Amino acid sequence: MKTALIVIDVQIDFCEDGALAVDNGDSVVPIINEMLCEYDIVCLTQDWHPFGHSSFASSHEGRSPFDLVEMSYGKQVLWPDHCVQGSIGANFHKELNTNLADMIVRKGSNPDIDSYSAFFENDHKTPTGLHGYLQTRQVKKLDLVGLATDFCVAYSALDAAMLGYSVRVLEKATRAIDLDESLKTARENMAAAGVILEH
Ligand code: VGL
Ligand code: ZN
Repeated sequence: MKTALIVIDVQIDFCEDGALAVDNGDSVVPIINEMLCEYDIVCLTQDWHPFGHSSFASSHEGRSPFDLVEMSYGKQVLWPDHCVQGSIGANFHKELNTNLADMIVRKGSNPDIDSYSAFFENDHKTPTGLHGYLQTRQVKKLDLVGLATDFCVAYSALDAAMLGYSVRVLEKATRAIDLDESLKTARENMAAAGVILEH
């Protein structure tokens, strides 16, 4: 039975001076680098949107970043343009050690659906392929770290728990966006789903 470290979206756009900078996002990098060699399997995710993605406020006339809109698959926060495929901001943080990654999952490429979770798009149906990979590699336990705690980390943790993994979120290596108490809500939802929040 193997344990995997899932490193969520440690990309330039979520770090200092990035397009969607998470407070102190950079500070997770050395902590994650120290952890990498402790795991059987390491997977990295990369938010990877086409230009003009439907999660960008700039794609919705009259809307601003951080507005909430209704999409066919439910509520969606509109974001500043970020992690555009091939842009500098979509690269991993330059100090993140990517050499030990077994698998890199790119998500958010569907122009019409956002994908916070490493497992499914925000329709909660379309798989990214990560679950299949982890099953093939006999992984049963997951530790999640990265950015942002209350969006991509939380959605990934909830899906992982639903898929039957034993899941921990290691909060010393996550940082939050925290819009309208989204961090508090995410923590409550994760705890209710059986995710262990560890500091
Ligand atoms: C994320 C908002 C939009 C994240 C990605 O990585 O948490 N948040 N895209
Ligand atoms: Zn995104």
